[in-house]
Amino acid sequence: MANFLLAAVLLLFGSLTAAKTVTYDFNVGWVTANPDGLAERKVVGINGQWPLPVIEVDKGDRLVVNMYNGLGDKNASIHFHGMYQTDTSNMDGPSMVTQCPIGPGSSFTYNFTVNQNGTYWYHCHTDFCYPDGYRQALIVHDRDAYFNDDYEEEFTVTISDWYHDFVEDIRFLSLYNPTGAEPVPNSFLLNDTQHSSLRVKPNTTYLIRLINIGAFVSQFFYIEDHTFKIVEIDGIYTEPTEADTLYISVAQRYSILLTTKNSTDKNYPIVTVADSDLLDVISPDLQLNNTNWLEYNADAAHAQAVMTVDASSEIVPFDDITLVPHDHMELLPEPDFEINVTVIMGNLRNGFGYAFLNDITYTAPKVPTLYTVMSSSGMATNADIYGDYTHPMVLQKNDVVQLVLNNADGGSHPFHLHGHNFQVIDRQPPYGEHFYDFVDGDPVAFDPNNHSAFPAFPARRDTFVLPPQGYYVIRFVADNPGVWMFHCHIDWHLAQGLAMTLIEAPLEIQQRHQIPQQHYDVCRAAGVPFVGNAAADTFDLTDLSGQNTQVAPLPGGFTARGIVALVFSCISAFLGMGFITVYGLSEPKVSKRNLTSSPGDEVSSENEAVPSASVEPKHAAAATSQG
Ligand SMILES: *[C@@H]1O[C@H](CO)[C@@H](O)[C@H](O)[C@H]1NC(C)=O
Ligand SMILES: *[C@@H]1O[C@H](CO)[C@@H](O)[C@H](O)[C@H]1NC(C)=O
Ligand SMILES: *[C@@H]1O[C@H](CO)[C@@H](O)[C@H](O)[C@H]1NC(C)=O
Ligand SMILES: *[C@@H]1O[C@H](CO)[C@@H](O)[C@H](O)[C@H]1NC(C)=O
Ligand SMILES: *[C@@H]1O[C@H](CO)[C@@H](O)[C@H](O)[C@H]1NC(C)=O
Ligand SMILES: *[C@@H]1O[C@H](CO)[C@@H](O)[C@H](O)[C@H]1NC(C)=O
Ligand SMILES: *[C@@H]1O[C@H](CO)[C@@H](O)[C@H](O)[C@H]1NC(C)=O
Ligand SMILES: *[C@@H]1O[C@H](CO)[C@@H](O)[C@H](O)[C@H]1NC(C)=O
Ligand SMILES: *[C@@H]1O[C@H](CO)[C@@H](O)[C@H](O)[C@H]1NC(C)=O
Ligand SMILES: [Cu+2]
Repeated sequence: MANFLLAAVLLLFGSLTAAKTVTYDFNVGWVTANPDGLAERKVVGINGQWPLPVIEVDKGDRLVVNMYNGLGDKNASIHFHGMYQTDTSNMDGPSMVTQCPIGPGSSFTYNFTVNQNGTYWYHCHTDFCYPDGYRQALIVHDRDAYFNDDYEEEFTVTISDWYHDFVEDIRFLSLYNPTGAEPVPNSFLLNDTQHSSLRVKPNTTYLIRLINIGAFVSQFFYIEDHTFKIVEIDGIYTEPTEADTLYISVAQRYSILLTTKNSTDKNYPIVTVADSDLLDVISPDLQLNNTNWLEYNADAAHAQAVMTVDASSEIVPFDDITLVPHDHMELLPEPDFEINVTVIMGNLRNGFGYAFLNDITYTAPKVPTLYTVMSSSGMATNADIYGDYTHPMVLQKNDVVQLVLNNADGGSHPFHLHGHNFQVIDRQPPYGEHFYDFVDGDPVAFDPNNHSAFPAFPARRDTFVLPPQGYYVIRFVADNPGVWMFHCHIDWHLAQGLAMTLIEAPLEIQQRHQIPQQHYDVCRAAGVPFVGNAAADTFDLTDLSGQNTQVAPLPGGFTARGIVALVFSCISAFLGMGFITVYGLSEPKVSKRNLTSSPGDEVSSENEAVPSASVEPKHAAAATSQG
């Protein structure tokens, strides 16, 4: 039990619909853990424990999480991923969007009602903090789920990538990494461990809730010689749909019904395979595919999975865009408001690799955006006051919003929308023979006059994968006043600025939100202003001088290639000839990244891909630093 306290107060005894308050006290502090058996490290624990407690509530409950930041040296917060936070946008968690960072020694109470069902998770949403272990499942039980009579027991299974270093010690946004190559994880976990056995009984149906709580890498999932039925994605019940292999990006969830076999003579590998297309370098000792077991018989053999394909790209998973929501919600009508943005990776003048939506790399404002809403009266509908680099969009209540997300990058990006689920109405390319095998052509943008027919009952979820060089189109109704981020859930890309801010019905936010005094106390303690526009100007809200800005573009004529060469010569000057030798000898790797120059006019039109060798300095540097 430790100090962990779960107080459940039944307000109405005996009633099936009794909503109760579920309270968790989270004393957040460092503990040590070694989940892959390869390296003991400090991780973010709660009440002295890691893995962290799974939050469990019933539909309709009020959830209260009293968080104390006992980390000593790190800011923190909690985002309850997938929670709509109706009228409680201030409980959503992302620092500088809906709250201030909770500094060491500060407390913050999250308090909201959960009027939704299914499989969710919670994670830290301040700087880099969740890959250090601050993430876990959040389950909303639903007495009325249509499949409740179809299973006997349930399991929650998380999967994730795992790093041995502290995220802030990994030099990512730096001159040493001009291409923005994502740090490659050291291992992959299932339920925060490896080689585990899930004990099952024969001839029994289980509900298995799968959640990728990782920071970066999508994983394929299958169980040898078993099929299952998908019944939920990201909190949305689907028509029961037979599948045998899933592709689960970070932040995505699936619930599946699995019926076990009648005989107990064998155990079956539960196989997870990391999507190696996402990884720039794969060291020989990185175990991409991992075996855990569906254990029918503890005394029988626990054999390693036998791979039937050579590479993860040959695995063909179930295509989630084809799933039909159980409620058969129809395609939303033509949009009242359109957002059209393109993902671009590029460099700015400091030589670092950034990520852009059109020409903006998200840069946090001086005042959390929600607090700008709360302190700007009638001016709140003017997008300008939220600053140029938060990429703000002001949405009108109940507008049908269509968001077109094009990808000029050669990597895939699982984008997540806070405060909503959305209909996925188009996505290109389709899943092919080779999964997302689309890297050789030019990027293809959505063409409103030439697209595939939109589904009658589109799949809905809160995190959907944008394929390399393709696009996706989503729709949702702006019926949830609040400030909501739309961002890539790869934590490295979020740090590179792959995010924008939706300010939904701001005047209603002002009417309906009550922000507890404690939230402003947290700001005071962290030294963060909480009134005024994005520049913390309370006098003239349209005056953004002094706002936080993104780094200036590369000088005219400079290409990504140029900055890479410049950086490379700096690094070589710094590290000397030994480094050159390592670099010179390293095998050139053809980068999948179609790294464009930085966006904006000042940049040369020479949008050539970075030469293959240019991705190497970081890897060579990593190799030398690891001895
Ligand atoms: C916490 O956030 C505040 C405000 O952004 C910042 O000044 C401070 O340095 C941060 N503290 C730590 C330990 O990162
Ligand atoms: C949570 O919010 C409700 C509604 O505003 C309030 O009645 C209750 O006192 C709050 N609980 C805590 C622990 O802050
Ligand atoms: C939750 O599930 C119930 C059925 O069990 C359904 O009526 C309701 O619409 C669901 N809520 C949401 C927000 O999806
Ligand atoms: C996975 O881990 C969580 C948290 O430790 C636990 O509640 C759950 O039962 C585990 N799942 C299985 C299948 O063991
Ligand atoms: C499996 O379970 C069903 C009922 O759940 C039962 O009718 C059937 O006989 C069982 N089969 C075996 C082989 O145990
Ligand atoms: C288990 O046996 C029952 C009959 O007893 C049959 O209907 C069912 O298909 C069998 N299950 C499997 C997974 O073979
Ligand atoms: C499984 O992992 C090994 C070593 O990590 C790798 O050589 C092999 O290609 C992988 N198989 C798949 C299907 O990814
Ligand atoms: C969206 O923006 C892209 C890139 O700027 C452009 O190619 C495309 O035509 C635009 N689409 C629409 C529907 O405006
Ligand atoms: C419409 O799109 C298809 C598929 O991308 C393409 O082959 C075709 O040339 C396009 N037609 C027009 C008229 O642009
Ligand atoms: Cu991304």
